[in-house]
Amino acid sequence: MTAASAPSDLSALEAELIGEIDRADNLGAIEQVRIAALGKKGRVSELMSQLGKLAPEERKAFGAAVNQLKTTVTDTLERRKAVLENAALSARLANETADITLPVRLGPQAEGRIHPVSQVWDEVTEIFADMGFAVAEGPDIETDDLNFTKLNIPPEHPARQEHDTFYLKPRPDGSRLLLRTHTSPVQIRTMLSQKPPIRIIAPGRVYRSDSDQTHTPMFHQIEGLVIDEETHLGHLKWCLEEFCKAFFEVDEVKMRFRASHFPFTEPSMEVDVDAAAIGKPGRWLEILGSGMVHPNVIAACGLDPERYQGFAFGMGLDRITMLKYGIPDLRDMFSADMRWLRHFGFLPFDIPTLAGGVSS
Ligand code: 2U9
Repeated sequence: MTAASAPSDLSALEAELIGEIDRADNLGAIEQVRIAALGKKGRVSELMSQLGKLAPEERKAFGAAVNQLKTTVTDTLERRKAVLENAALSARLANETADITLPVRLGPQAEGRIHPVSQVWDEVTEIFADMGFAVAEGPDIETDDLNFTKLNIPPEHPARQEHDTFYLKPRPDGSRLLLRTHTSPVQIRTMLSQKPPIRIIAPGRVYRSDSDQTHTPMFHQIEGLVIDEETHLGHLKWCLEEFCKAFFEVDEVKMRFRASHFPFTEPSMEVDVDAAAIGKPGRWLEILGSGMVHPNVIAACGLDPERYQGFAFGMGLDRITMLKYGIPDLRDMFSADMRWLRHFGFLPFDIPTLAGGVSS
């Protein structure tokens, strides 16, 4: 047995290593001690590699002694490491205090803005919901039958040209699907699937192949429909007057009903509001179209027009948004310009309710 490997030397080495472990006062130092003792070229590992040079009768006892040393050093290192890790964590916790009295940092909820059209969509929905209207929805891609024919617009009707329809590729049977030109097919679907009384609004995107200063190929509409047994023009006028007062957040509105013509209503009226509602008296603002549902439309949906009548209305959401919020250019609404949105947009938590006027 060599001098370096005598059992007394092992005890001295153990005492020396344990002393080094005890003196290590941070995790970096403890790692250095570990490498110096147990690493590939560490002092304990070197002893292990000498085993092969010993006589077989010495090897067993010496191997056991070195293993014991290795276990002792490993355990001592682990214990010291745990103590140092705990101390490091306590020090971090003591330094990293959070000041919970600081104001909340601006997050996505405060940074983001609701588009004015979305805001007005919610405002109008809230107003009609308060009058007992349900919200109905339907697909953007429609059939010719639901978008036109059932609305008293047969294939050769001149109104079809006015709608500047986007058609999809013809199907094998020759029929063509289209992008809905108004939300009216939603009301048709409702009349086909539900029994009166019906009281719905249909907000949504509509599409017409038309693009200039005041038209975009996609725009938003809200239409409404009431079908019951004793519905008359008085109901229509009351409903639209209540809507205008709530929407423009005024106690009184002056309204004008002008005779007009739509294939799906008879009589038909366009509705103007005195611009006093937006603080500019003396002008009329055209805000919606309306009328009593044409008996042909009621019959096309399988209902008896002798028994059921109703009224309908439609308005361009983009247009009434511009009027209410003083937005000068329609095309800016679709420009995705963040500066514009920061100026005209609404905070996400400003959800329209009737309690304080729909926009506040
Ligand atoms: C059914 C029956 C009748 C919906 C109506 C209007 C009048 C109207 C325009 C306003 C501005 C469209 O966005 S706009 O260009 N709409 O004037 N819409 S009555 O009449 C219906 C709808 C569905 C079953």
